[in-house]
Amino acid sequence: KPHEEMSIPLYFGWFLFRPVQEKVSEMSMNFFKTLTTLETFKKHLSDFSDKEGEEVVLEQSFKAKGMLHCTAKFTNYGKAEGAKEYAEKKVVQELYGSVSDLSLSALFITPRTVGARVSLTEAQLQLWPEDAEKEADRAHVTLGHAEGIPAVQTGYDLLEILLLQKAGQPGETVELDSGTLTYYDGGRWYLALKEPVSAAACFSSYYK
Ligand code: 2AM
Repeated sequence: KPHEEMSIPLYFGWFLFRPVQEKVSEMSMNFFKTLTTLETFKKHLSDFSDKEGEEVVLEQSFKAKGMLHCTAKFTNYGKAEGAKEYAEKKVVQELYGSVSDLSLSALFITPRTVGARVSLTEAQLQLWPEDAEKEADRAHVTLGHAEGIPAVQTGYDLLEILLLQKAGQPGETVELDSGTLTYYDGGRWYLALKEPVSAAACFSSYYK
């Protein structure tokens, strides 16, 4: 039945409301500004450039495309594994169009991606796909990705950082007004926010 196939979107997720998108974009700009003025960041600048002495302008290297959102399930128009089952789930249909607050608990950047970590509530976790249950930690909002890097990399970058933390890697830490910033090898920076940022979002889906 071709019609049913076509009704499955590219992905389901929580879409930040316009004013919140602006607030979060500003947060990411401030994060870039703070980083570039830090001595620790300057020390590890080569992680972000291929050429020695090359100027690194983070806001130019990382561009966010489209609406800021937290992907719940990438369904790829029904081609992704479990897409149809997810789209047909009762909770997905019931909560479609509902509004809730996403809690942004950290900001992170790598030479490939920039993102905000999302700490999902119990209610929001109901919408997290079961096959990826163990990966609820990867919930995030992609704030930007370097040229040639797909957005999906942001979640992998976050998971890698969390694995390093779980393995007890201390990293290099810097105390900022906004929270604790940690540097891990390979140009990975993680800012655990003192005060999580609340971002109002609508659970919906996206078709290109
Ligand atoms: P993101 O959630 O890290 O931003 C369209 O490409 C959206 O779907 C992007 O938001 C992207 O990444 C997400 N996406 C693309 N491929 C994906 C995959 N295989 N698994 C999970 N999310 C994916």
